[in-house]
Amino acid sequence: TPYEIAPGAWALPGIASTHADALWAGIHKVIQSHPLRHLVTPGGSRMSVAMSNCGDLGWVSDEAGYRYQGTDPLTQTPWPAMPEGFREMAISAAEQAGYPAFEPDACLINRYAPGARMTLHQDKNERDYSAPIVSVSLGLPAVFELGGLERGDKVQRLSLQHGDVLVWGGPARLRFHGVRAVDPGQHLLTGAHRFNLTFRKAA
Ligand code: MD3
Ligand code: FE
Repeated sequence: TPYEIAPGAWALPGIASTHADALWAGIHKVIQSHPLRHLVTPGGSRMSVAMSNCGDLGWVSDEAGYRYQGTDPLTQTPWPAMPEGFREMAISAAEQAGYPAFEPDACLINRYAPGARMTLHQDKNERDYSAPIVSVSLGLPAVFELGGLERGDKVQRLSLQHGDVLVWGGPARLRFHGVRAVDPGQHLLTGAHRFNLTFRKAA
């Protein structure tokens, strides 16, 4: 049962749990050829979250900046295709949240080990902010922070569990957000990690 967290932002609690095995198999296949790695921010810091991508475009960061590109800078080969099950899950979630015709061309795979976090930021590297972003949480839980359109705005905290899907569109698309440091734990599927899949229309 979807509920609106904030105008344009929808939570679909647990809807990915029944697809978790297929999503996990897809993650494994992608990271076999395009390993998870810790990217460096333009400021020179190593990100605590390890990342890889699938789809036509992948999100990367280095000294030159944040951007999407078709080739993995580590392997210098194109990102693997988005597994069909990933695509279907993302499109169906967007539809259930009232965003029909979502066509994701990028899927970022984030892996959080205990202590890994994502500081408050906006997702602004996409060409078209009219498309929503779909995010799928797997494994260990996390506390998500949702701010406003300005960095100093009050932050709302939200607990994210295995199988939860969030859809961010319309007036929520450019809100600041982050993930608090993940606590140590064990999950039957993902072991000592939290994984997040983020589907976007980048081009
Ligand atoms: C809220 N990842 O990769 S996805 C990211 O759990 C990122 O790994 C987080 O933020 C994670 O950029 C959260 C959820 C998300 C994505 C886009 C948003 C939340 C958002 C855009 C606007 C508001
Ligand atoms: Fe983000």
